[in-house]
Amino acid sequence: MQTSAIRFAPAATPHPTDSVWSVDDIEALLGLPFMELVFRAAEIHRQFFDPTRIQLSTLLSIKTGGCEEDCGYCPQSAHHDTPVEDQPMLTVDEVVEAARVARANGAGRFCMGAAWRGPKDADLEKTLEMVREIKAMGLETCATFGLLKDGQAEKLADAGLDYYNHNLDTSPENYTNIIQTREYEDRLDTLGKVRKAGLSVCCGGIVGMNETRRDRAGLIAQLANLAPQPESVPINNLVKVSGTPLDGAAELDWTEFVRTIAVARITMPKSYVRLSAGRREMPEAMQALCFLAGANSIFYGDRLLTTDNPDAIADRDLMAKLDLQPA
Ligand code: SAM
Ligand code: DTB
Ligand code: SF4
Repeated sequence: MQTSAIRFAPAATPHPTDSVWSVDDIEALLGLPFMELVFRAAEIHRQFFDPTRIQLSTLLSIKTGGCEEDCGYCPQSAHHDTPVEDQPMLTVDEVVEAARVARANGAGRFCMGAAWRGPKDADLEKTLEMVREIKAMGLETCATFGLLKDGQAEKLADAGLDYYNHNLDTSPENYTNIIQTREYEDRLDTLGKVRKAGLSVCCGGIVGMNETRRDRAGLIAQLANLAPQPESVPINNLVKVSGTPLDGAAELDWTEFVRTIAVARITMPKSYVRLSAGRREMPEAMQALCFLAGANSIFYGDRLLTTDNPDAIADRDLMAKLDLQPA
C-alpha cells in the first residue's frame, strides 16, 4: 500500500520547543491517522513525564457573575441572561476553608477564579491575603482574574502566587466571533506581564465553539509559539450554558477533542496538558484516551467555577481504575 510521508514519518520526529510552529504543521498533525497521532503523543509524553502521574487542581470561584465582558461561552457575563447571578466576593476565611477541603481531598494546586475584566486594586489586595494563606498551607496557588495592569502581577508573585491562568481561548481569526469587549493583543499583553513577574503561565483555550480544525490549529500554534511555552495548558471542551450565545454550538466529535489533546502534547512536550472543563460530559473511556494522548492534569473537585465537574469520588475511582497517582 502506498502511504504519504506525513502519515508514516518516523515517530521520533523532533519536537522543537524553541522553534516556531506553523499553523500548517499543526493542522497536518491534527490530520494524522488517529491511532498514529495518539501513539506519537503517548511516546512523547513518556519522554518528558511519568505517564502514571496526574496533576490535580481544584477550582473555586471567589467572585461569581456580573462580569462586564461579553465572552460568548461564559455564563458569568452580564451581557447574557443565564442562571448565574452577580454575587459578592467571598471572604478570605471562606476561600481558605475551601482550600483546606481541597488539600484534604488530595489536590496539589488551588486555583481561584474571578468574574472580572481585571482586578481593581482594592480587590487585588484582598486576593493577596488569600494567596499568602493558601500558599502557607503547602498548596500550589493559581489565580485567574482577567487582564492585569502594570505592577499587579508582581504583587501576586510577592504574595506567593505560583501560576496565573489567562487563556487565549481560540485562534486569532476566530476570536472576534466569540468576544468583542477585549482583544487578542490584550491577552498576549497580560501573558507577557505574568512572565515578566516570574510567575508560571497557565494558558490554554476552549474547543467546541463552532470553530474549524484550522482554528484549533491556530490556537495551538499561538500557545506553542509562546516563548517560553506555558507550563500548564488547559484544554476546555465548551460547557454549554443556557442563555449564552454558544449554548447551541454543534457538538465536537470526541475524536477531534482527543486529537487536540494529542497535538498539544506533541507541540508542548514539557507542559502539563490539562483535560479541563467538559469532563463531566465525557465517558471514562474517552478521558482514558486523553490521558494516553498526553493529558496529565485535571480539575479535581465537584465544581468548576459555576458548573459541575465530575464528583471527586468518581475521579478517585477513575484514577484507581487507570492506575494513575496524583503528581
Ligand atoms: N474573568 C477572567 C478571564 O476571563 O480571564 C477569569 C475567569 S474566566 C471564567 C476563565 C476561563 O474559563 C476563560 O478564559 C475560559 O477559557 C474558561 N471558560 C469560561 N466559561 C467556559 C465554558 N462555558 N466552557 C469552557 N470553558 C469556559
Ligand atoms: C480554565 O481553562 N478553565 C477553568 C479555569 N481555567 C478557570 C474554568 C472553566 C469554567 C467552566 C464554566 C464554569 O464553570 O463557569
Ligand atoms: Fe468575564 Fe472571564 Fe467570563 Fe469573560 S470569561 S465573561 S472575562 S468571567
